[in-house]
Amino acid sequence: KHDFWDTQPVLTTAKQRGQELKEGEIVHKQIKDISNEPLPLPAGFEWSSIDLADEKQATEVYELLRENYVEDSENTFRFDYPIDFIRWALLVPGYKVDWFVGVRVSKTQKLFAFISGIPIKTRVKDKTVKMAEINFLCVHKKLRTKRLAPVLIKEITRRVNLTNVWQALYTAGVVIPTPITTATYWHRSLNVKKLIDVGFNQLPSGMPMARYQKMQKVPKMSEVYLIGEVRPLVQKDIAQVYKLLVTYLEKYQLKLRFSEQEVSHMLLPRDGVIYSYVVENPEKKQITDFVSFYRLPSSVLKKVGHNHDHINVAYSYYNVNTDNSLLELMRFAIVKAKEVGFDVFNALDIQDNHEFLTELKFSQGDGYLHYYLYNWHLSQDLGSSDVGIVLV
Ligand code: YNC
Ligand code: MG
Repeated sequence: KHDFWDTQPVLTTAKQRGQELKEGEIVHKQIKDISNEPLPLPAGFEWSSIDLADEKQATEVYELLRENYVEDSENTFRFDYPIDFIRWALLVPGYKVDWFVGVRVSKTQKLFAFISGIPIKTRVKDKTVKMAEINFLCVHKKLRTKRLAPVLIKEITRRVNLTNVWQALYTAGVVIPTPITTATYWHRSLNVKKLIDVGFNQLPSGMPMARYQKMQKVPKMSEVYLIGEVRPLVQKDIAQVYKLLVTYLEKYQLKLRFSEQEVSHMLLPRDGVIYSYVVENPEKKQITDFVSFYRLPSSVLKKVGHNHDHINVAYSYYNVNTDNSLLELMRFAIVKAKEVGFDVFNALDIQDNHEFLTELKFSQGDGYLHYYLYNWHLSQDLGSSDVGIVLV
C-alpha cells in the first residue's frame, strides 16, 4: 500500500497495464484547477527556489546532495555530483528557477530538502508530449520518513502544472508505482586494484590479483580500429551531430525530442563533467559517429584498509554509429576513459548497448534503474532496449 502514490495519476500495479485504460493522459486538468498557493509545510520550514547560477546557492545544493543523496544498497558509496555537473544537468536551455525547489529551516535558512525539474519534450511511441524531467529528490537524513517527499513532489507538480505541463519523466533505483521499464547497470573495471580495495568489486575466490588484472586489462589506443579520425566534439560539429542523433533515436519507443541548442548544451565537452568525441571522415569532412560519457564520482563511505575517498566513474551517455560499429566506438570510449583517469565505466542495458556489454568485458551489477512516466498510461511495458533516453 502506498498512501501517497495511490492518490497520484500513475498505475497502481503493473497488472493494470493492458486493461481498459486508454493509452495517454490519465487525468485531464486545466490551469484554472491548480492552486496559486504553495503547499503548506510543517511549522518552521519554508519554500525556497534555488538560483543555481549563484555560487552560494549552488554550493548549498551540492552539499545537501553530497551528504544525503543516493547510496548503493550496502551504503558503501554515495553519489557526489560536482557543482559543475549539477549546473550542466539543470541550467539547460529554457530552465525555470521556479522548478528548482528547496525547503529551508526558517530560523537558520539551512537547506534541508530539494527536488528539480527541467522542461523536456518526450516522444512516447507515436506521441510527442511536453514534460518535466524530475531529478535530485533529496531529504536530509535528519528529516527522513516524515512524509516530506510527497510534499516536495506535490509542490513541484503544482509549479509544473501552472506552466500547462501535465506529464513527467523520472528514474529511480527504488520501485514505486509503476515502472514502464527496468534497466540494469553494467560495469567495466578500469582500475581493478582500487575497485577491489574500496569494495566495489570482489576478487574472484582463488584468483591471484595479477591474473585478475590481466583479465581486465584495458586495450591500448593503438588497438582501437576506428574508420575515420576521432577528436573531441566542438561547436561547429553540432549541426551534424544533431542530425545524426535525431535520426539514430528514431528507432526507440521512448526518446527525447531535442532542439539543436539542447544537443549543444548536452554534448559539448566540459572538463570533469561531459566527454564527447566525434569520428570524422577525412575526405568528406563529414561526421559519421560520436560517443559520449559523463563523470559522476561517488564518495567512498567505508574507509577500511585503504585511503581512497572517491571512485571516479564514467557513465555511457549518447552514442551514435554509422560507419563504425557501436562495439568499436565503445572500445574507444573505454580506452579514453582509462586514459583520462576514470576507475570504472558504467552503462545501462538500454538502447543498443547489448551489442557491446559482454564483448567489452562489462559485468552485470546488482543495481537497477526503473523508468517512470507521471500521468501517462502505456498499455504495455517497454523493454530496456526500447529506451533511447539517458537521464543523469
Ligand atoms: C522516490 N525516489 O514510496 P508511498 S530518484 C518517488 N521517488 O510514498 P517520506 C519516493 N517517491 O509509498 P523519505 C521515492 N522514495 O507511501 C520514496 N518515495 O505512497 C515515496 N533518499 O515519503 C515513498 N533520492 O518523506 C512514500 O520518505 C513516500 O523521508 C515517503 O524521503 C524519500 O530524484 C527520499 O534516493 C527519496 O533523500 C526523498 O529517502 C529520501 O525517505 C532521500 O516519508 C536519498 O515517498 C536520495 C534518493 C531519490 C532519487 C529522483 C526522482 C524522483 C521522482 C519523484 C516523483 C516525481 C513525480 C512527477 C512530478 C511532476 C509531475 C508533473 C507534471
Ligand atoms: Mg520525510
